[in-house]
Amino acid sequence: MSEKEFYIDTIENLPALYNSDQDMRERFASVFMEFLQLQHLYQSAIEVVKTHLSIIDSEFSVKFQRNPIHNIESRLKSPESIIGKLQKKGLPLTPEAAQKNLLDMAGIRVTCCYISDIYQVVDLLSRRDDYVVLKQKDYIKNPKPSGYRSYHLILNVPVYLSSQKKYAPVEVQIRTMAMDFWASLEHQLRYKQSAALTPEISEELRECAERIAETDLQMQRLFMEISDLD
Ligand code: 0O2
Repeated sequence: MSEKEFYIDTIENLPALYNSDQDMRERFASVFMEFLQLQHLYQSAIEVVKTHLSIIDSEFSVKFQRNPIHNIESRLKSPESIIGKLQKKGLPLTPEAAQKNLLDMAGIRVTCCYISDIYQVVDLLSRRDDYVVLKQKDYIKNPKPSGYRSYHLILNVPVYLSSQKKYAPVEVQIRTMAMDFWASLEHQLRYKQSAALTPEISEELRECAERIAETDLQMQRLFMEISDLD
């Protein structure tokens, strides 16, 4: 069975296609196949970066008896969310448009202990000669008006498939546990509300972010003082 026949067979029983002709089924199978292959490629790129990060973390553990990385999470953007974003940007709902315009379909979130760890992870990822840095945004030095802090890197990552090497972009968000605490709760609060947050609530959330940033700096200072004593 060819690849194409396999996908036509897979979609055969979809109720939405009961009354469609062979041409329509073939076109649908081809888009379906492209989306599945795209998802596989992006999931593989996530695995490449996660493995690399785990190796860095365990190396630090062996060399310096500490782990700069507290946690690593990842996600592939859901089809609903991809379609929503393409619609919002006025783009065609095709795998090519998604691949070309959405650089955050594959996402990794790294939480670190200290601010200095974030920059160390950024440096290690950006120095790898087989990754291409497509974009970087330092929302720690330049927080967003909401108070959001994090370092964002978009890396084009090579994936070695059975017959070829392909690149896929992966968005890596790197932040401290404290920054992550704020971002997660703020995100929850914002999406709990169907309407936009009032200016008063937004201002209070920004103030919380400032206080958390001060605590992060204090913890960083304490960490450096204690490390100097060793
Ligand atoms: P999700 O579900 O977290 O992925 P673009 O992504 O191209 O539309 P832009 O401006 O290039 O927009 O991206 P930006 O702002 O650099 O990064 C977007 C992501 O950062 C968001 O993804 C959030 O994860 C996070 N983020 C940015 N600003 C805030 C903020 O004020 N609060 C919180 N909690 N998170 C923020 P998505 O796609 O919105 O959602």
